[in-house]
Amino acid sequence: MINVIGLGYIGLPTALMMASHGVEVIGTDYNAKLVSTLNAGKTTFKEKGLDELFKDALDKGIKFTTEYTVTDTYIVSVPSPYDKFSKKVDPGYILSAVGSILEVCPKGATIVIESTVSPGTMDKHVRPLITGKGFRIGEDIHLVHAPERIIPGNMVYELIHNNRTIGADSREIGEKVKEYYSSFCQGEIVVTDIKTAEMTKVVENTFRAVNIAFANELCRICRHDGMDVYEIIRICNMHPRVNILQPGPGVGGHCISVDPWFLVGDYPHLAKVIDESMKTNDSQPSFVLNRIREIMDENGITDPSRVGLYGLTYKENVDDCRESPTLQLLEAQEKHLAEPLKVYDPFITEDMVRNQYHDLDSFLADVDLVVIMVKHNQIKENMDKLSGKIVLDCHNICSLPGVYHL
Ligand code: SAJ
Repeated sequence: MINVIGLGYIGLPTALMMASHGVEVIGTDYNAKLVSTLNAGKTTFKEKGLDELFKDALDKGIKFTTEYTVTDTYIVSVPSPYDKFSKKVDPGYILSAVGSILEVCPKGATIVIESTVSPGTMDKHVRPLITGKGFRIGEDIHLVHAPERIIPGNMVYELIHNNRTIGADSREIGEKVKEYYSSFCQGEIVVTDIKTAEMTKVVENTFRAVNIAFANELCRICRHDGMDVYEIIRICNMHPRVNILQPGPGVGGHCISVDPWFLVGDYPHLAKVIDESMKTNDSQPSFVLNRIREIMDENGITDPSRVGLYGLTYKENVDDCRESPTLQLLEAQEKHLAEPLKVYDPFITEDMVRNQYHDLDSFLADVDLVVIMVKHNQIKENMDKLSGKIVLDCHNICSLPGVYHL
């Protein structure tokens, strides 16, 4: 039986997937409200295919509780934020979960950490916690790092089809944990050591962050000198060895905007490109704000409340707002004490920010300049509603005449 600790964006789908493939699973979360929502038969966030998976897992007997269970295998999937000052990973939630496991687990139990951590976190933080409580690693407790790779918006498909990495101290334990993941994962599962597994996960997200920063920097160069960045990227990508990503209004989510900082925090004198890339991505919402000001001036708009931001989530077709470029932009704008911009997102039904709308038509009726911050399918399917508006399209999805770009 597996006890999955942390039933958030990664822990919940992982627990459900294992349960629906015949593994006995108990899901644990310290948030009693979340556990009671799940026990009432409701999922806690929207994701393609999640409701069906949830139903199947319930039918196969998955249970949810706030308690830690006595069992031989634990999967820890709790947040691993970064410390805003040192940029280093904050392992607090992981350590607290491991501490609670140690209070109930039998001798010989395996603790699998799925949460993303910087290389060496297990050595620096997790191992000392375990040995400090008198357990011998490799005998009383086996430690494994099995980072996830699934992308919000396509989690269920990617859980099944992506390759995975498992880092363990011994081949035998790595293979044992691999068997659990093989219950549902059709991709290749590589077994390696723990520090390599830690590093690969951070490097994967850093690769993407640096490449997005490159696209954002090209966008600024092209804006400065009147070139069309989209046409340039399109042509460059016809080269067989060039594959440039797309500029956007910034980088959000809890992975790509966070994990690369771990390397900057741990290797400040070495991680130069990464540091600059993260600064570029982080300043992209302010770049959008400047574009908004330019376009307001050009069109004689003096009242900021006639400007509307379409999209609050960190990317398209998800309901996750963590570190979202729109929230970053609003925060930057508030520093200038201007009247807040209007905001609408079809995925956010509760009030989150000031001047938020819950209906596309009334939002559009109250603004002159619409900024497409997120390319949700909804706006792609309703482009005609933008005709007659001034539009700043941060994703190059709108073909109406006169549209502004970043
Ligand atoms: N973005 C751009 N331009 C692009 C692509 C993305 O500006 O060309 C922006 C998005 O709008 C968004 C942010 O970057 O704000 C991140 O979105 P994403 O879709 O690239 O990635 P995430 O954060 O949703 O998920 C990533 C994935 N990692 C990689 O692709 C290397 C996923 O596989 C990981 O599992 C996840 O991080 C994680 O949990 O670490």
